[in-house]
Amino acid sequence: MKISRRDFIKIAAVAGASVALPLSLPRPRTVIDKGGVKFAAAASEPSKSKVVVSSCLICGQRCPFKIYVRKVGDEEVIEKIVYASDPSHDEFFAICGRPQTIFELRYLPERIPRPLKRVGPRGSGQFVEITWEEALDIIAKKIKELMDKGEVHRIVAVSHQGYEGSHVRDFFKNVIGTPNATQHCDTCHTGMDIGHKFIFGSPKGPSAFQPDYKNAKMIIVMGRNPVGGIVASAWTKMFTEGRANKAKLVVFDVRKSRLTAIADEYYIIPPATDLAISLAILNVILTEKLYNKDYLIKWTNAPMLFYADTLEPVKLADNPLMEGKKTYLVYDEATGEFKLKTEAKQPALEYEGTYNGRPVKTALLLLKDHVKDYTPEWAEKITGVPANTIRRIARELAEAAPKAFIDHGYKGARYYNEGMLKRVNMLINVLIGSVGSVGGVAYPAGKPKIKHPFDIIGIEKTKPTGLSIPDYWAQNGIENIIGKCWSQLLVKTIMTGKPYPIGLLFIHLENLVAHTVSGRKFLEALKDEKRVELIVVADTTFNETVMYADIVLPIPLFFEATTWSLQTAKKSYVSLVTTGIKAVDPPSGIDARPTWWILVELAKRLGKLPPNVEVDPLEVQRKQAEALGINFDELLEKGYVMLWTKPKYHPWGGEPLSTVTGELEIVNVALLEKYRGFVGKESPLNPFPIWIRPLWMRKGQLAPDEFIPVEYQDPLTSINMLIRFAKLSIDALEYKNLYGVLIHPSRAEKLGLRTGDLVRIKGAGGEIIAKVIVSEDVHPYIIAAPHATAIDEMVIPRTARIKTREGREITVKLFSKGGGYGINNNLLADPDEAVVPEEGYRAAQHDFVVRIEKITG
Ligand SMILES: Nc1nc2c(c(=O)[nH]1)N[C@H]1C(S)=C(S)[C@@H](COP(=O)(O)OP(=O)(O)OC[C@H]3O[C@@H](n4cnc5c(=O)[nH]c(N)nc54)[C@H](O)[C@@H]3O)O[C@H]1N2
Ligand SMILES: Nc1nc2c(c(=O)[nH]1)N[C@H]1C(S)=C(S)[C@@H](COP(=O)(O)OP(=O)(O)OC[C@H]3O[C@@H](n4cnc5c(=O)[nH]c(N)nc54)[C@H](O)[C@@H]3O)O[C@H]1N2
Ligand code: SF4
Ligand SMILES: [Mo]
Repeated sequence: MKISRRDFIKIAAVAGASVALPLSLPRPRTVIDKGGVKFAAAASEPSKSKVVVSSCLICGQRCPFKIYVRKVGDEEVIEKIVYASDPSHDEFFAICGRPQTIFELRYLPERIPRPLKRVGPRGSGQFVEITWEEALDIIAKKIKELMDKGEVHRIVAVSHQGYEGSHVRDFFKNVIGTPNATQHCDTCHTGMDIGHKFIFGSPKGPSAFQPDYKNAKMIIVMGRNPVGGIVASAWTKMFTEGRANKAKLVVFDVRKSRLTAIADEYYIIPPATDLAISLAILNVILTEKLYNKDYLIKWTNAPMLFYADTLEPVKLADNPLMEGKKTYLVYDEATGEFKLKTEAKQPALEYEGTYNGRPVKTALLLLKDHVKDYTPEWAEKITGVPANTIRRIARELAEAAPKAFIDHGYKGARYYNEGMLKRVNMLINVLIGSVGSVGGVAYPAGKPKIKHPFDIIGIEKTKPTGLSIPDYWAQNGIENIIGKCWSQLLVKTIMTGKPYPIGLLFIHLENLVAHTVSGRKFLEALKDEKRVELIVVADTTFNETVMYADIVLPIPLFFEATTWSLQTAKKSYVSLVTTGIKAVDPPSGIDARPTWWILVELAKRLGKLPPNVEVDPLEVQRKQAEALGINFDELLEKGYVMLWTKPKYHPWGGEPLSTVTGELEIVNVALLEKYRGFVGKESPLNPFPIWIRPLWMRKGQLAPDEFIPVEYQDPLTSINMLIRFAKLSIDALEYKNLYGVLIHPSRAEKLGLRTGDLVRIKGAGGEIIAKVIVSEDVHPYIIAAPHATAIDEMVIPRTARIKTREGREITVKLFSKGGGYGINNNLLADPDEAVVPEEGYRAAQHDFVVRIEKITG
């Protein structure tokens, strides 16, 4: 059914004039039902259709899309989901295949029907249905109890996904007052963040950069797959455009993928040996002087002089050109004198001499010294990639620069040496002058600041108090913790009871058990009510974590409720404001409530919001739009408003960096000072690049039944999340012969394995049963599978049993649509081993060895 523009305007006007709904309990199942929704009824038709313009949230990018809904009797049926095309953003957006699972997501058998309370032992999967009133009262009572005892810090919130994931953390920190709220970045990109800190002065994650694929001449990709683990359609579009513009693509991976299929060159290497390739490229660039001299002098501290014996900067002085930043001594080639950089005409890059009777060297020479042994011949021995190939690639990269780069990647939580890898790759980009350049690694445009809903509705705030979990661990030997990224430290806290047992663990749309390196030790600890007194999990579907909950809160899927906050597109250089509008109700029988509503109800019970306050989510959005100077009606009509569309081309991203010098530092002044003791050590804290062996390599040679387990993102699966339960995802994987674990024929033969055999995969932390697929596509050292496609059946029950309020028994089975024979490394690894204490205790999800054993009979 087509809707004319006139119809549309009429309907939108009605939506805009809607009245606020009271929000006290009891309430009908449909919590919000208005706004941005366009109904159109043709007299001749018995059913009604509507088109909802909204944005997709599955992977967080918020791509503009339209959902067509038809009402047949009382049932709302989603007819189709299409990209919301518009000439103003078509250049940047599209939608990928994943929203096509939406039809099915609504009806997943794994959906949580109502609020639940655990009845059996924790972790046994036995629940009874309770009312929302009862559930919220139990949670509010626990919070009050901890507040009254002065133990508010024993409340921990974990949240990420969903429109309101960050509001949950804000609520627990700034309304309840616990210092403990975290999310999943330490299992995603923290290794990268810390690696970049050594160059930029502060942690920089994947979204801090926008590779200018479109204008690039050469792109090297290591451990990233923009056409498989599509971070966002916007990125893929630019990437494809770059390829169409004939950018040369060189890929390093541990398996063949869709990306290797379109690459000009690809190399399948042993896991976590990329660092050897990168160190060799750095070595060639430095020894052959292929770096960009002008760029290094202007934007980096490459000419900075250090005493060669103590590695201290020769001199630091206040920089008159940059407030709060230091300038430093250089050797001025124009005059043959030592001068401050701000006064020198031609700072020398490769100067070595004496100053004050002591030997001095430039930062660039120090760097060169430290990588002098990492020749391409050395890297060939580790990776199998021929030395002259590595040398040629390094030269080609420098030749194409600055329109050339090593992609900064996305994930940085797979291997122990990943922080160093990301650091070395970015150092190479700096040396060839590609950071901030056209065709290089540019910066995104920026993000609008959206007014917080708490401030709009007037929730009372407080200041967090008490010793936080990350502060405790920082005092106890863990380096570089990022304030909101310590889910692995939470695992450690639960296992050790330090610094205190947890009173309330509130988990919102994070699958803590599946996404952290957890293993059996953690699962046992989670069962102990003395270590965690109350576990509340809010999610859409049953998953590994829900099985451990004491209270379960069903949340609507993102297209089943209107959010109370404007949204911003996250992962591209395009700055886009979008909204999230309800398309359909949850199916009958599913009593899900939006997150914002839960927060409002808790705030009222805790005296943080007067009981008579009514919240209309669309009105909150409207006020946010007003504060931003955005026309809200236009936003509702189109589903988005575009703010900026150009990346930032500037080596520093526009402003001086937070390094001591304000410049890109190829030798980090502050971290050299802090980690001087690590010079020469095989450590992520070494201030200079160094070869760090992955953990798996330290065990010696792999036995015939030993492998490194590798997980990857397939276009139609997603991390741990609900769409792995969809039949469409499972079918797609089956069709591509990928639903199981891939093993190289040379290894399979020795173990007598054939495609279709079941094997037991044993790790230090647990066991999984998987289906074998024999394939040439993987490196012989690894087994590979899409992530989170299996559970440890020995420990986690696959079936939940629920007693309904009417006294019926229902069972909910995970992977009820089939499958479940892949891997989830986290359930195989040991949470004390597959982590990196030097990088905030972040995960090293793939960096361990498993044994496989054929299941016979
Ligand atoms: N379809 C889909 N897309 C997603 C997600 C999803 O769940 N599903 N999740 C999103 C999220 S949260 C993230 S963080 C990103 C992740 O995005 P990516 O980092 O691109 O995703 P992956 O598929 O995990 O890894 C990319 C490639 O690294 C390879 N690899 C593994 N180990 C090594 C190694 O040692 N060396 C080299 N050179 N390669 C290696 C894998 O085989 C894989 O092909 O994806 C996002 N997009
Ligand atoms: N072994 C191993 N561990 C990993 C990874 C890996 O590849 N291997 N990947 C790591 C990475 S990169 C990340 S980012 C974390 C992610 O870790 P999580 O954030 O825990 O994973 P998700 O599955 O995305 O989201 C958690 C929950 O959100 C719910 N949810 C509801 N609606 C939505 C929605 O619209 N979108 C999404 N995404 N979730 C929704 C899902 O039901 C799911 O249970 O896991 C990390 N852990
Ligand atoms: S890229 Fe992500 S947000 Fe965009 S359509 Fe695909 S799953 Fe949805
Ligand atoms: Mo991620």
